[in-house]
Amino acid sequence: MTNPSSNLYTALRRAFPADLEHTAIETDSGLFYTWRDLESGTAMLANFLQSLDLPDGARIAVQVEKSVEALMLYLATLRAGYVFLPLNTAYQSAEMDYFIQDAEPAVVVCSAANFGWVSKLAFRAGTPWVFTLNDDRSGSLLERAAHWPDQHQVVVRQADDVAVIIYTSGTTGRSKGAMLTHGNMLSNALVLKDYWGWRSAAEGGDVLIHALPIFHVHGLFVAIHGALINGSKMIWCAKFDPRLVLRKMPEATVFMGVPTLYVRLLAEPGLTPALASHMRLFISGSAPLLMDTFEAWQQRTGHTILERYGMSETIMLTSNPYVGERRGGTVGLPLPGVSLRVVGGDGRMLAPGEIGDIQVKGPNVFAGYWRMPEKTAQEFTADGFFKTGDVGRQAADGYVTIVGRSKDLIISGGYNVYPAELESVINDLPGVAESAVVGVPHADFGEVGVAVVVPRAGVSLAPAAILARLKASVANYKVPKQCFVVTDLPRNTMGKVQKNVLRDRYGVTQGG
Ligand code: MLC
Ligand code: AMP
Repeated sequence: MTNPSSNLYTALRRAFPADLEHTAIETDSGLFYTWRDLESGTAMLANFLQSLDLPDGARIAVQVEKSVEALMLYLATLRAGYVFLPLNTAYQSAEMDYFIQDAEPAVVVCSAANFGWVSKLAFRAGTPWVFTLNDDRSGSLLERAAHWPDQHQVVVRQADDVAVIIYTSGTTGRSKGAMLTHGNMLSNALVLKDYWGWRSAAEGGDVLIHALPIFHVHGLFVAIHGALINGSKMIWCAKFDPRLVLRKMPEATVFMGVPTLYVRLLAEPGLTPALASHMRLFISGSAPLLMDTFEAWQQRTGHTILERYGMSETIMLTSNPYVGERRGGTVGLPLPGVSLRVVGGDGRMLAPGEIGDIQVKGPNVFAGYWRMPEKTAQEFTADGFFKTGDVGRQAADGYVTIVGRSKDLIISGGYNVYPAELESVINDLPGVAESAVVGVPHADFGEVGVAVVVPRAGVSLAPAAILARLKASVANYKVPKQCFVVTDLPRNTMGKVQKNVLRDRYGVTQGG
């Protein structure tokens, strides 16, 4: 039997306030969008997308700067029942080429500035439609959508229909597209609405400062779904600017950020308890929040940051409670509906306090990797738990602490950087024999990459030239902040590079 309400957009729309003339989004460039604007703008875009007569399950790949229209395009894709594929604006042509070839999108949307090279990649991969969308409300997408009606019947989608594909890099081989369903996202949004105590309009409502990028889980789902499913207004910052956030705090109640955002806000002398007194909740995630930051925030604002933990494949998994102890250094308790266990190398469930691999199960866990059934099967246990690749422990009272990762991953300013990807680019450079990239502590980004490179015999390599080559081929946040050229890499008796030795050797905390 079909159930029209399983389309995530239907659930979000139901939460819009009765009076659609209220402001839904206020931008930092002084624009005000009402709930009616969201409803009619997404209807026009959805009608336009449907007019293209795309096949069922068509992917709409989007690499554009943050704007309310970009958000509308996401919502319109849901409405029209297609699959949204957000792409980081930092991705360069080799990265984009891979995503477009792998996902085979029916539509690609990019900024006008990138149309030349993006459209070339897209047309070559067989994409029939490429439109532009700029962050100043211009571009061919809006021009075309303007001709379509502002009424639209939401397309029926089932809970297990794919709504979004989010690409995550990997420790080995190719990037994988995690397929998230309408049901994954709705179940998670509803749990978080309750768990974080989002206030109804009758209770005074909530206002979210949205200062994150909208091409990853944190900014796109946790923040946007959170506000929309509560009918709450968003104050929309095109880019994170600590002073702007401080200016907006007296008008807001909720803020979400990766730890770097908190570190940068703490560097502002204007951050005071008085300024933060209107705020109800500060949430942190995507990367470990240092105890120093947690405590400094308490001292400076009187607020205790609520830390939570999630990932692209699962959206949110655990959270410190809204009411109850927010325990610094932990990521809190498994969310309602999420089963979490810590297992040893032999697959045995560990006792409270013991350190092992974190595995999870729940309605929020994704439907698998796009066109990678074998990789998907490898990442699940026989009894259906997803292997997160994070290493941690769970206390007897349920609080989870993440102590490391079994995956070779650097998290820099909330972005994931996979050493294997960079090592393969470096190893392909002329004159390079081998390389290793390791994560070292960084005062601003939490962690950053350092490259250690061994030249071929008789070749002399300049570290700056290696970094410049990387800068030209991968997203800027992936580029190691330092590079060392050495004669050999330390190895264990099995011949494996000892990354812990490199981290100790080159891991003097780097400034921000
Ligand atoms: C920018 N740079 C980074 C970087 N961001 N380097 C390492 N790590 C990063 N995160 C580079 C820039 O390209 C620039 O290099 C130099 O560092 C200084 O840039 P900046 O001006 O200081 O950066 P800025 O534009 O201010 O961006 C910093 C930031 C941004 C922290 C605001 O990185 C950001 O928005 N991070 C949030 C990421 C996020 O949303 N993650 C959620 C993933 S979802 P150069 O060479 O050009 O000068 C997820 C699941 C979950 O993880 O649980 O939520
Ligand atoms: P992504 O694949 O970009 O969604 O990143 C997910 C990864 O971010 C997780 O597997 C964790 O390693 C990490 N992560 C997310 N939230 C936290 C947190 N609060 N503390 C530590 N690591 C986190």
